[in-house]
Amino acid sequence: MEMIYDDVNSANNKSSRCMGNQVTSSKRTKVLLIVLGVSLVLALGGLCVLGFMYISVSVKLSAQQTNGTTMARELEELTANYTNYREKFDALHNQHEETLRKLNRLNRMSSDLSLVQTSTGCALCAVNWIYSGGKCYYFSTVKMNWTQSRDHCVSRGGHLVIINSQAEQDFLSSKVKVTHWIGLNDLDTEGHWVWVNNQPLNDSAEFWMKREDGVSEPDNWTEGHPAGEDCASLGHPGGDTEIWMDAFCFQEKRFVCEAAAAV
Ligand SMILES: [Ca+2]
Ligand SMILES: [Ca+2]
Repeated sequence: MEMIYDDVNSANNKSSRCMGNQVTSSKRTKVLLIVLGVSLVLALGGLCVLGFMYISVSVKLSAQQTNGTTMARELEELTANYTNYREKFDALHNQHEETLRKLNRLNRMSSDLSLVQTSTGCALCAVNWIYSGGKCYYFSTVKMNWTQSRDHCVSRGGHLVIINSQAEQDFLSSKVKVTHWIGLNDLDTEGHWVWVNNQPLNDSAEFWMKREDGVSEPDNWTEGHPAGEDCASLGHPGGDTEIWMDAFCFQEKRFVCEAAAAV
């Protein structure tokens, strides 16, 4: 009987220990479940934060990409505008330069002209040219041979003077103190005097020097130059400026140019 009681006690003790073990195991499980739950909550929270950050960064990147595209388009438009304005600027600059060149030419032309009051109004002669009877005359200050004188007058916009009247002869004579070349020559045919415009000398308007001994001008003097004298000058080398003489064309003399006056 006592043995049975001991066995029963032993069995009860074992059962008590087993139940204690079961209670401990249950607590551990609960703790583990709580820890696991908290971990899951934390993990879920972390995922939410990461998700929010991802969305936020994506939005920012998208906005920056949009801004970048807009800026690229604006830069492209600015570049196109710059090219357009640059071309317009270059065109205006070229126009400005051309206008300045024209203005300078006009200034030079106006400074090269002088306004002359005439009986019938006003006339224009180039500076250093003298107005008389509708014509402008230039009296050179340098000496050249006849051919050089002829070409120089042409380069100045005129020609060696052609004398058509007593009045013109008188005007020219009054303006010169020494002999000057005029536009008369017999270079092509000896004795056939023509003006630089190829018009023959008019006998009613010729002012050759007359000598009492009968040897008048033109005398085609050949001393020292067998080809003779083929170019006409206003005035005698000795000083008389009212007459014409033929002379060696290679001689250097002052000269008179003539041009039409601008009215
Ligand atoms: Ca001659
Ligand atoms: Ca002569």
